[in-house]
Amino acid sequence: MTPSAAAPTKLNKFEKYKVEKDGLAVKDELKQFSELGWEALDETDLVHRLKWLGIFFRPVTPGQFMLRLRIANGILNAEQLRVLASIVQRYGDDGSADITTRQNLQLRGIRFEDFPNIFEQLQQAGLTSIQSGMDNVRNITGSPVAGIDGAEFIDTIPLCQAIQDAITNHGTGNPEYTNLPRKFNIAVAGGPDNSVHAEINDIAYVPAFKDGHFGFNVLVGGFFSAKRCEAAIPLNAWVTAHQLADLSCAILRVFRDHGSRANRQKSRLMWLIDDWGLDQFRAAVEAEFGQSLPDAAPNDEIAWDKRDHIGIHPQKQPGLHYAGLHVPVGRLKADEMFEIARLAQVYGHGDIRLTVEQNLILTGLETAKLDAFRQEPLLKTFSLSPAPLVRELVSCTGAKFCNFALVETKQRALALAQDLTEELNLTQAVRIHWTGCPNSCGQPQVADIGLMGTKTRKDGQTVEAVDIYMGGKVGKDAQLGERVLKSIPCDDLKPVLRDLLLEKFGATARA
Ligand code: SRM
Ligand code: SF4
Repeated sequence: MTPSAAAPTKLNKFEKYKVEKDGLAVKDELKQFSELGWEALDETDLVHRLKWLGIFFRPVTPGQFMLRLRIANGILNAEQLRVLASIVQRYGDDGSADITTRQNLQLRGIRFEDFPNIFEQLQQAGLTSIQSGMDNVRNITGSPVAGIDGAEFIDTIPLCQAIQDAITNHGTGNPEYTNLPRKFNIAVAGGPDNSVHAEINDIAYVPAFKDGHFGFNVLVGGFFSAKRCEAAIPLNAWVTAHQLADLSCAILRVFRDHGSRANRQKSRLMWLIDDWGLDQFRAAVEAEFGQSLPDAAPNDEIAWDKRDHIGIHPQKQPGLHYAGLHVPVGRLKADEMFEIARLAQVYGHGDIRLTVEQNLILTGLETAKLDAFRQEPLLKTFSLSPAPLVRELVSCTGAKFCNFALVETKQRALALAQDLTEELNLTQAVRIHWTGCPNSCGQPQVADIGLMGTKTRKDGQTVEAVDIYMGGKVGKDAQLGERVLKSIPCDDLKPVLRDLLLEKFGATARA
């Protein structure tokens, strides 16, 4: 069945404009668009369809666009990072890059007329931003220490790449999968620590042995939205590694052809599973996959708490190490990106890995070079041993660039964590996640303490505030946190967080 054969009874407004013109069509129009200038564009092209190319018009900073890449498994090489650094460098103080909660990069400050040239550079560097926004599959996440982790069962890099290549036709754009009813997330876990947050993806593959053979159990339907958040549920299916791309595509076709296109708030995959029941959904996936799926293995291999990869750790290759650098709230400037690329080549194998905690990892560091590496000035900014309250800090974009935001996030998150670090002793890291609105891009539901932006009234005025979530558990037996406090004005937040840290996380007040 083709996307247009989905035959919904009633189309929401986003579906109507997709019928008028497919999102991917703007790929061939970009050069002409850039000559016309963004002010002359049809509004739907500007605000929505350009997202099929990863180009995001930012109403908060009109004229300064954001480019969302897609970096399968979050791995890139030093040369690629230099290309990206040189792009944001053009825009001076307006230019920067953010590591995202999907192990990806977003570049900021870009002038619209530069996109054709930027896309040529990306292509030459083997990078792509295709299908990274709107009703497409987002960045495919995998283990950030794939191929170098002594505890892993499988290297997830080729698996994530194969899924990305199938969905995007090797980064050139694939009309088969660009008209989904909604966004879609896929993750592949390769080790025992669930470093991808499998449970919050529409499809997650988790390592599992069946009858002595290695493969993956399949989870489906995990998602966060303003209206509803669900952890993924078992499909009761087991697949081998070489089947992941084909099964992902089969599930996508079922979603494409049968997912609801009427109410956009009820369009994510879980709503279809609810509607049909798991058995009917599973049968439809098998029919599309072209073969029956074996039942899931009785147990998966997720047995550890989640690691954060910060600091220096041995690789499975004798004599080599990886270094996890903490990037405060994921934001990078051009000169820092150039410097990271240099460090990756001088000390390591030249790879840079990104993590869903918005940090980065350099690989292949020889023992003899570690002392010199530790003296590098950049490590004062991107620490190997950050304080417990900043170590696990995650924050979505927030009000500085995102028009959905109800609060400023990144700067506030960092300032509060630093203030509280001065006031409290902590012996354990606390995972604090900020998200600027109920869309939950900053994943507050997986945090020890999650902070979700809202507005409230204080002294007769509307002020920025947060709802507080607690109880998110990651790694083995992952579970989503729940809202425990509502509408705390941001100005009153510090003492509330301080009390939580003292009462629940073993903090003690500094003398
Ligand atoms: Fe998100 C929309 C940023 C991860 C749920 N998200 C947006 C937009 C595109 C809204 C907009 O047009 O301004 C934000 C762009 C702001 C900007 O300028 O950066 C945005 N989302 C982000 C990022 C950059 C947050 C970050 O700082 O890391 C993450 C980019 C990931 C990537 O590389 O592709 C990001 N977003 C997530 C996640 C987390 C995840 O995937 O693990 C979620 C929750 C998980 C999920 O989707 O199930 C998430 N974003 C949303 C939603 C709610 C989806 C829904 O079904 O309702 C929206 C709104 C929408 O799609 O209508 C949204
Ligand atoms: Fe924007 Fe809300 Fe997502 Fe934060 S959570 S990036 S404020 S849409």
